[in-house]
Amino acid sequence: MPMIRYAASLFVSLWMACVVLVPDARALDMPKGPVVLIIEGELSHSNSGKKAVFDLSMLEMLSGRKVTLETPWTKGPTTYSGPYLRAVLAAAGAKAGAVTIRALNDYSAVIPAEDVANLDIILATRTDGKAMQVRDKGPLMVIYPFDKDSALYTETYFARSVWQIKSIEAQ
Ligand SMILES: Nc1nc2c(c(=O)[nH]1)N[C@H]1C(S)=C(S)[C@@H](COP(=O)(O)O)O[C@H]1N2
Ligand SMILES: [Mo]
Repeated sequence: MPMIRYAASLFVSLWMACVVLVPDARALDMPKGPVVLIIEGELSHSNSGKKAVFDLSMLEMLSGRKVTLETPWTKGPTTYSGPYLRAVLAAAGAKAGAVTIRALNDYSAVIPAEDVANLDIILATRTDGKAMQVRDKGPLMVIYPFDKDSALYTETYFARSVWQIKSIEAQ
């Protein structure tokens, strides 16, 4: 029956237009693997109640960088890769602002808004190409761009270099 088929295809087209055009408050994939990061705060892209949760592959799809540098925690140059902190926050729809990064051991540090906006901080998911185990400061670690600005190589930024990250609170 052509009329019904026409109506059905019109309906499907309109529905698809809605899916594409209407901003989805939950426009964030669901994790398929183990959750390695929880973001809390005022978010516009949540996928777990009001929170945004990520597995490794969700994080590694975001824009980021791979950098080889020296840190106080490693012997010799080490390669770190992972998404930019600002890309992770954007994926969760967090507002621009400072963030509190919390570790599995309940250590926490505040990363000021200007660091998030101006510095190429990554949440490293890999060291020397390998996913980071908790015993190797994993699953995620904040890496400041010490390679781009040696003035960052100070205690102030070391203290913000949280490893064994569990969650981020966006302010
Ligand atoms: N998870 C976690 N990250 C952390 C810390 C910590 O205790 N736990 N200490 C911070 C501080 S205060 C500094 S100076 C650097 C270096 O710590 P270290 O001297 O113990 O290696 O790591 C930072 N990141
Ligand atoms: Mo420290």
